[in-house]
Amino acid sequence: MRKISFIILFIFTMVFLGSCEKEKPEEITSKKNIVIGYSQIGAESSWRSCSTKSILSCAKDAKIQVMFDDAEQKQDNQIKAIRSFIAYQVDVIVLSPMTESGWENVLMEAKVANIPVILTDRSIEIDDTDLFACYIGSDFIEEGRVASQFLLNKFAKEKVIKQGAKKDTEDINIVELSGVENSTPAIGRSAGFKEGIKKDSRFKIIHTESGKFIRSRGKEIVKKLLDENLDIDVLFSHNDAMTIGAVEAMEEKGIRPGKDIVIISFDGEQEAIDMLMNKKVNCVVECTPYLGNSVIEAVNKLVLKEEVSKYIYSRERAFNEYDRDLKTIGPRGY
Ligand code: GYE
Repeated sequence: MRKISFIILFIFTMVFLGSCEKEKPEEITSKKNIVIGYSQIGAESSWRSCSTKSILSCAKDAKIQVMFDDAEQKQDNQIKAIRSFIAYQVDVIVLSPMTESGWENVLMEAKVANIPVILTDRSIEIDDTDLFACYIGSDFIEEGRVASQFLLNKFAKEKVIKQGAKKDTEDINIVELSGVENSTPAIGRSAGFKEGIKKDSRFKIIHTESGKFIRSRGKEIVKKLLDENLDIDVLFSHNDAMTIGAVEAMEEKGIRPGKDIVIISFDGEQEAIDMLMNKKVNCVVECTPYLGNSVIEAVNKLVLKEEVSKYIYSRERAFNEYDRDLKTIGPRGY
């Protein structure tokens, strides 16, 4: 059935409804009718649904046709989709890779067919970086560093002494709720965060578990840990969807999220920003899903055989409980 839907989902992008786009439509830089193949991971979070919309709506604005495939969280499906795009001889392949490894063969096939591949949102680990034209997305290591800075500040010794909740020598127990194993955001957020918290020996990651970026998994894991009476000071959650699940689990246990347990999250979904304003979450590091404009710009350049930068990183912010202007954050659209 999935294969059939893949063919049916040959979206001449007109079909696509609505837009979460805040970007200006891209100008069409090519006279040729461009067709792209877009392999998306799935729809596990509002973030991802918005990223899909962003690319489809920008393609539509640029009158670019899209063959779209939703891989339902399976790398095998992504590989099959890419092979179909190659068979169809699309102009450019846009790939959001589920995990970092296992792409050599299929990308070599794209290269042989002379079809450039844009990686977007997540990246890959590969020896021959000529197998992809560019990466467009976030700098996840930097996101992790930003999260660690918040924590270093939040638990600065002066503050800990003042609050009297802990001794300034006591360990600060962190639970890491991680995303999909071997995916760029999970690897990068974790690495940047760990690098940052090294500056203070009180920080201890006492448990790491993958909730695969899924809300219900986040809830289940945190519920289980609370049932085991694990002493958690900080929840370091790799995305908002899992955070929202975790907050539910805490509240069901009578634990005050944001107070009894400090919570750090990533993405910047509306629901997480609302929780930050309601003091249930302490820090949200933005990760923008609005990648459509940059992707379509790169598509046009590649079709025209113009040069594109190899790594195009999004500009992002972070929001935390100390910000005075949280009320001025505009609607997120995801
Ligand atoms: O943080 C998460 C999503 O790859 C950056 O995947 C993306 C992550 C995002 O499901 O919510």
